[in-house]
Amino acid sequence: MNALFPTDAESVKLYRNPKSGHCHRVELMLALLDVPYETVDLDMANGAHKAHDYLEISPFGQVPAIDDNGVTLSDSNAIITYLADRYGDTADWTGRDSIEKAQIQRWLSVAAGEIAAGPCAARLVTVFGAAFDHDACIAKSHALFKVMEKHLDGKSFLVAERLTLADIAGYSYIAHAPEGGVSLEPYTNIRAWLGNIEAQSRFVPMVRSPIPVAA
Ligand SMILES: N[C@@H](CCC(=O)N[C@@H](CS)C(=O)NCC(=O)O)C(=O)O
Repeated sequence: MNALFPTDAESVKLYRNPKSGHCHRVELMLALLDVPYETVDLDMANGAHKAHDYLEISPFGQVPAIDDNGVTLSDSNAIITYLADRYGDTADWTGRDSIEKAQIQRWLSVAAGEIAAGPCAARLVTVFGAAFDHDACIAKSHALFKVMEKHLDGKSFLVAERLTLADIAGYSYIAHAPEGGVSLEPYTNIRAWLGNIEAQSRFVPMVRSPIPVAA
């Protein structure tokens, strides 16, 4: 157990949908930091994420959210930033100098921007039936992956020679991109990077969904 986690505290509650990459991002962070947690799966099909009590924790009615012994937070990138600072070596995760901090922040923006609009949205179509333009989501994914493939050339991780929040924010939707009909086959460096994250001793996977036949 994480040495900074109070021995008399309750485990962190993670409100989630088990098939959500945003939620997996938070679960991965909790696991890597060895913070005791329990998952609370919301019945989103029946609107549990829009219930009055839940909106107090997550005003946009979205998963993930956490309750850490009375500290409630929503938004995956906000939560992993909190967890890194509260239970980790903050500078290792969020940047040891001005340049690293900026580079990590940039990848958090990519996670909320290009990753959400690309591999995340493509998977929303195939796994959840979202009415998005699937071809456009696939095209955005490949545009992103071309940039990442070049960026990762000769690198083990996105920003430093160690895991940072940049890698945590990027991992889940990229690892599961094939479920959205986006093949990772052409991207050797991206696949090696995913493997480096999966090799971490406390890594936890996200549940797999079927890969569409044409992917
Ligand atoms: N910015 C949020 C986005 C989270 C998000 O999009 N969650 C989706 C599930 S993956 C959700 O709860 N959708 C339900 C809704 O928006 O009503 C984060 O990073 O946590």
